[in-house]
Amino acid sequence: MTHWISSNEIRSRFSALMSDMYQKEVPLYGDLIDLVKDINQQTLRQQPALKQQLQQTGELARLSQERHGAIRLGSAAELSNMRRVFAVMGMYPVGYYDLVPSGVPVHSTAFRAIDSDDLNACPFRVFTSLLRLELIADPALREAAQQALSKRQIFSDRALALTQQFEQQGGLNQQDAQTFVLEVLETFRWHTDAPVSKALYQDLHDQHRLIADVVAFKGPHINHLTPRTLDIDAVQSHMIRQGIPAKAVVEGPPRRQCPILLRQTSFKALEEKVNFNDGQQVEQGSHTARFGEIEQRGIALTPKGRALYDRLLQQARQRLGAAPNDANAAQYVAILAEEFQSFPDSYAELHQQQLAYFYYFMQAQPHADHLEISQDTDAVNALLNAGVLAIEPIVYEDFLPVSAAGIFQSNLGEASQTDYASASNQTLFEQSLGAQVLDEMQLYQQLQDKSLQHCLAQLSLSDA
Ligand code: OOG
Ligand code: NI
Repeated sequence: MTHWISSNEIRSRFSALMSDMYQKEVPLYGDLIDLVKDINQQTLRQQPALKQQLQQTGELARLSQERHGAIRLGSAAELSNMRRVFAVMGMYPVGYYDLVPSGVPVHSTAFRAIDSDDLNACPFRVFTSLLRLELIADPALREAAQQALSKRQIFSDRALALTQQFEQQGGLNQQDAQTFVLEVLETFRWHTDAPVSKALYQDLHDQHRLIADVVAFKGPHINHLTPRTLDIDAVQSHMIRQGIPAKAVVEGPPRRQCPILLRQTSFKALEEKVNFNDGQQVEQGSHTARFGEIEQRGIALTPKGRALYDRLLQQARQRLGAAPNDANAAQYVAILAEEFQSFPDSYAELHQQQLAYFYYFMQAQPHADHLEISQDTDAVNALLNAGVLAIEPIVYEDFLPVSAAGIFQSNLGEASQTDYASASNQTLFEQSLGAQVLDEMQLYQQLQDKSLQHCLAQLSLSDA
């Protein structure tokens, strides 16, 4: 019988290869990994409770290999093939992010594993954006962009053939899996040669640097790879001391006792040499798109918690009266901290007010005594209060649209913010993708429910 390599194994191999490749392409990324590793070790030494929490949820072991990447695609065909390729690695599209309201002409999803065991085996995720060419105002330029995109094939024939083989037979053997990861890696590689004229690149660039970044190149080069830190402020201040040009403002919620969602900061983009070659003449130039980023992840919020987050963030930005930037950074941090004072900052309160998602665990003594064993909120709270059950935060595995727009803008230049008159279009995105995106809230709810059911079943057994 043929032995299939698990999707977790294929994803792990691919994630490791990608990290090796990006370290060679962007040496700053290697420095970042070392720094993040040091700070993580230090944080775990200083915060034994955090270490215990991460051990309990299974995140501790995955931390050193945890990273996300980002790519930008040019057409529906590219996006739907990308979905098929990621499925081989056990990565599925979760969430819809519309960046158009923030002035970036893309909409996006994140490909990632879904079950907690799979996430803990390898949490590699890729923020994947689709360029909305229909938003290019100039019809001639739009046509030229479409033509350039229609000529490119971002996957090798072998990568597509192996993807189809996986779909038909339900797996890949050892040798095919190895060929697959190496072939797919090529899609994400940086190419110094761009198959368009320098003039077309410049025209696209003048419309929006992002459009040039997608349309003028052979494929969707990975534009950053982001390690996960346990203390983003510590990493940020180290980087600034080392002279690395960090973005002034950490995106997302402020620093808290109980981290929520996602905090991110990025480092200015790299200028890289490019040979423009449209088949007629070769011209030298340069392009800046690739950058460094770090992230700190906190607890996933329920729809109620998320609504509160969105409201407080919006209030902070309104009070600032401008987009956060280098000049108003200190003021923004102060306002943000003030606004978020109304966001409860203990796990007990977050749980009690149903603002966040939690895993339930059995405490050492599985005796419910005279307590009711039921998933009813009051019953569960009584079991928690009696120390029969315990909770641990479910980590947020996804992204944030306002933060993502801030990350895009910091490496595309602030000037690249445009007002597009266009509605959010999840249906259009899903048509391009060839599938529906999964609802991240439902996934967290399922993880929470499953852990509670598991505890209640054990309690019923020991009670009987
Ligand atoms: C993606 C930016 C979004 C994040 O971490 O929010 C992102 C891009 O620049 O292509 O990676
Ligand atoms: Ni990112």
